[in-house]
Amino acid sequence: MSLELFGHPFSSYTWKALIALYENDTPFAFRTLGPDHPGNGAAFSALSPVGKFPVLVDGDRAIAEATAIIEYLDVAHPGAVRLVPDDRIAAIEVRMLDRLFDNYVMTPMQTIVGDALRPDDQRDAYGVDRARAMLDTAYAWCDRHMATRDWAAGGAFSLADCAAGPSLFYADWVHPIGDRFPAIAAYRARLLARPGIRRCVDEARPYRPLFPLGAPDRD
Ligand SMILES: N[C@@H](CCC(=O)N[C@@H](CS)C(=O)NCC(=O)O)C(=O)O
Repeated sequence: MSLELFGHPFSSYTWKALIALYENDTPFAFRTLGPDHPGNGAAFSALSPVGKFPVLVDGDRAIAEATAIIEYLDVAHPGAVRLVPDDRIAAIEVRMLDRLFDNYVMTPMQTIVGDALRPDDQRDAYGVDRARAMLDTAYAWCDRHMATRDWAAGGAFSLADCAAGPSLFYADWVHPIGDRFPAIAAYRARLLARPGIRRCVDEARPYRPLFPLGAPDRD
């Protein structure tokens, strides 16, 4: 039974799962969500617990949450790039970094993007200020963390880097990393040079005009 991934090429969490699939050349069918694909939407609605994507389908099994999808791929469809180490202590570091990128980079980035999609009279300036403050805090931590390593955890590309790729890609668009955090800037460049992430960036390029804050003319 072939794998199917429901998601959208411009979605940060879809990227996270796609990166794992692309890094290992894992065969799968991409089921794009959007108004042009109503059949995919109907199938997705029946599978997704709360309407969030991506969702991976493997035969009778549907897996939601990008981290769980990557954990599943690493066990059920492993490739040359192991995404979660077998060593349980090393795996905890990978999972910790995955949570840090999702919770403190991806989430505030999504808050800022989500605010820009709201009607003018329902904007949340306080929430956006707090999201920017969280990004500053996370950037300061991440810069210290990345100053002494190439990949987020354990010396090899992992689940944590699948989270960091889309997090730092889009976070830099909404809250520029600039010159303040050279280790993050170098890490982001390393992530974008990774073939699986490069492919996500390129496949999302046609959707850039939809970015609510205006996509910068780079990357
Ligand atoms: N915790 C989820 C988050 C997924 C998520 O936020 N997906 C966004 C796209 S990047 C989504 O489904 N947005 C549509 C919506 O919220 O209605 C995961 O890790 O997969």
